[in-house]
Amino acid sequence: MARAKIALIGSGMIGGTLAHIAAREELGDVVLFDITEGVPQGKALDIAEATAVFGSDVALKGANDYADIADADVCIVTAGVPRKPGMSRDDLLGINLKVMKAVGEGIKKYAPNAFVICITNPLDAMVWALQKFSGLPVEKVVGMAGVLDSARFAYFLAEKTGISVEDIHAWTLGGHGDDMVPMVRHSTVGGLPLPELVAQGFLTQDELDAIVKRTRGGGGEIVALLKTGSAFYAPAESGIAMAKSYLSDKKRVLPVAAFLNGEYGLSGLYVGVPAVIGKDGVEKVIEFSTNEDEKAMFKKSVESVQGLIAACKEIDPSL
Ligand code: TXD
Repeated sequence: MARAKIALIGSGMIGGTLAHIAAREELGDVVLFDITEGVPQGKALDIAEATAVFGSDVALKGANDYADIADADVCIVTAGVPRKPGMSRDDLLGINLKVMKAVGEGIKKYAPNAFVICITNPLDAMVWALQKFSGLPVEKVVGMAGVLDSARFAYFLAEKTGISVEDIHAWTLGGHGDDMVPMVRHSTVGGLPLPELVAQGFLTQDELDAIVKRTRGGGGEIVALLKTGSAFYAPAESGIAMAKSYLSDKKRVLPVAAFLNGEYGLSGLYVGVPAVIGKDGVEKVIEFSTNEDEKAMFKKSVESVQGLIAACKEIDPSL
């Protein structure tokens, strides 16, 4: 059987890390695409040389032409610019919206059958715009944020309780912003829901509250430390987990930004929810039960996403 082809649109920090992991895990042949000349070619060659050390027989190629992504099975999109000092949220939105237009048109022309994972910020609005610009079916275009946010939540719980990350299942819902919704009642450590864990004395309510707060600010915590960029190792691992579930039809339930068709009482937008990822892309959205508090937090988070979408429509009325 032919090897899978993985196109990475954007060859910056996350794009380069994605290429490294994909090559090490022999997930498929990798094309690194970027508008900057030299960078995708240099990263592709560097990793290709490393394959002789870790013994992986995949091909890597750097590209500045969309024709090179032809017939990709998976496209992971990190193209865009980060927010710089003095730039408003709308400035960033305007710039990255133009990037999504170019990327969407490239995918539509050369890789219309791909499973597309968008990572570019502001995530929930960019994945929505990318689906529109590409015209691909909604179930084949998803956003990555929840896997990362939930991984942070799980890691902080593991660190505090001393229990293996493997036995922790943490969930965050809603948009990828400070008002995301860590689902305390649905997250478990060794099968115990977090409130039960507090009742049994594994951690205090104050400690749990602090972990929820730290999860919400997880991206900012890394930015404050790195100073010149944002997180890339954990975001890349998260994108890979989604790509693997699609490529091997694993049907994992992962928190992803999925297009909603009535689930959670919402339609026509992308928002973070648990979903089954298999060979058809997003095969099913899982609906968690929500209490009044969770409903209110989810509503607030969705309103932020709706605000971003309204801003996109104002910038580009064709949307
Ligand atoms: O959970 C999440 N979704 C996120 C999102 C977690 C962390 C970071 N998140 C966002 O991912 C971040 O805010 C950025 O919007 C993306 C990519 O982050 P990365 O750290 O990889 O950014 P870089 O290193 O700046 O890389 C972006 C690359 C860079 O090489 C540019 O030259 C390229 O994008 N770029 C383009 N490539 C193709 N086409 C166009 N038009 C283009 N414009 C810029």
